[in-house]
Amino acid sequence: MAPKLILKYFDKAGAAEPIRWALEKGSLEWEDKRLTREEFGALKPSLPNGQVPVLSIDGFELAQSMAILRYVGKLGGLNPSDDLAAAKCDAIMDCVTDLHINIRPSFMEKDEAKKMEMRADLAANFIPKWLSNMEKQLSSTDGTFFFDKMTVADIMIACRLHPMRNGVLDGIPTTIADSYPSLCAMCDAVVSEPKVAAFLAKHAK
Ligand SMILES: N[C@@H](CCC(=O)N[C@@H](CS)C(=O)NCC(=O)O)C(=O)O
Repeated sequence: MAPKLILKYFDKAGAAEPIRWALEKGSLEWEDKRLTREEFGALKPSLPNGQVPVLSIDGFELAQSMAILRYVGKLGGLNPSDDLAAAKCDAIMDCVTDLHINIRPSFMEKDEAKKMEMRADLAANFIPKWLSNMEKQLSSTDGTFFFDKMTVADIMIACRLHPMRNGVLDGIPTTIADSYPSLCAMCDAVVSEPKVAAFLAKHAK
């Protein structure tokens, strides 16, 4: 019997969004539990690391977004089955973590002018290098995706690139990925996949 899955996170994209897309793409039954700050405060002491996202699996609370994404990918058939391809998939996912580590300080910056300086630096340096590395790896594969079909790696990248291309990151030009055609095609393929597209439409704010 399929496990009962409840994903607990805040009512925002953040670390839960690739997991949500993977749950949808994998056609899994799941509950999208979006916590208020008050609900999170009440739950925090009972969480494995006092943080979210957490995936409740038949009552067991699995923490750490990457572990959750890999687990959900496995349930939904979104992880490569070959060991080497799975390792390559992990490497791509770690690249997305690197992107997040580099962008995160600008999210935390309260001083608007300083934040825009950080974003300008990211747009001129780290992000183009990152995009170029991703494009190089993606365009060496046979099709749109990093592997022979959509995996959690594609989902994770699209989940970060799509908002960037739609102006969610102030100070990062929406055209920043335009000169990376394979990457843009992959991102478009993920967000237009019917189940992902339906989820995005439902949660468009
Ligand atoms: N390494 C963890 C990080 C989790 C994390 O930083 N969660 C944040 C939200 S994105 C959180 O729960 N913050 C509230 C808190 O720490 O009290 C993961 O990838 O799941």
